[in-house]
Amino acid sequence: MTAAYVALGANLGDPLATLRWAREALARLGTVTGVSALYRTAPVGGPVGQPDYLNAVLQLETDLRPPDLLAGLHRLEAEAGRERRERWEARILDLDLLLCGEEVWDTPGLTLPHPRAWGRAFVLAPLADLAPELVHPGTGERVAAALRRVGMAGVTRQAADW
Ligand code: A4P
Ligand code: MG
Repeated sequence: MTAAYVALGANLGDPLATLRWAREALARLGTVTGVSALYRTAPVGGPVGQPDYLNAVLQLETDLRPPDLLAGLHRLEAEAGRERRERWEARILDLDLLLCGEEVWDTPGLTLPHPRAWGRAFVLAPLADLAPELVHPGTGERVAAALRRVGMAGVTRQAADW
């Protein structure tokens, strides 16, 4: 079994309902062993004028290999009604694989750790709720240290239970 960390993001439709649905549906891919607080976050990148996001991170114990886990996440995104058009556009549901144990992948369809995770407060703040001492397998930087470096601008803790 590997501890995987999955980032959840939504800023279209009913984001809270979608994230609650995703939290339940992720149990199809493993055992959910940790749920972060819920954060309201200002959009980073993408078209101007998109709504704020809700973001959270889940810890999942799973036997699935990383490509199969990512395929499972893509199936859940599709089930939630996501359509892919423009990169970083507003979306009903985004499920990103942040880490899978200490696995390092660099293939066209899968990069692990997620290449932008350690630079983004909307990922690091919820990840720090679950695993502040977790170390980036490439750089050795801990999650808590990365969050101090990046800062919390644009990120508000909205609810511990959701
Ligand atoms: N891919 C490769 N590695 C991974 C991985 N570890 N996890 C590939 C997930 N996907 C991975 O993703 C694009 C491609 O990345 C996929 O084909 C997948 O195989 P996508 O989900 O189709 O598109 P995207 O999410 O628009 O692009 P990307 O690059 O994943 O964007 P990011 O970096 O996830 O950023 N602002 C706030 N406040 N909150 C957010 O949640 N999210 C984004 C998306 C931008 N701004 C945001 C937020
Ligand atoms: Mg994505």
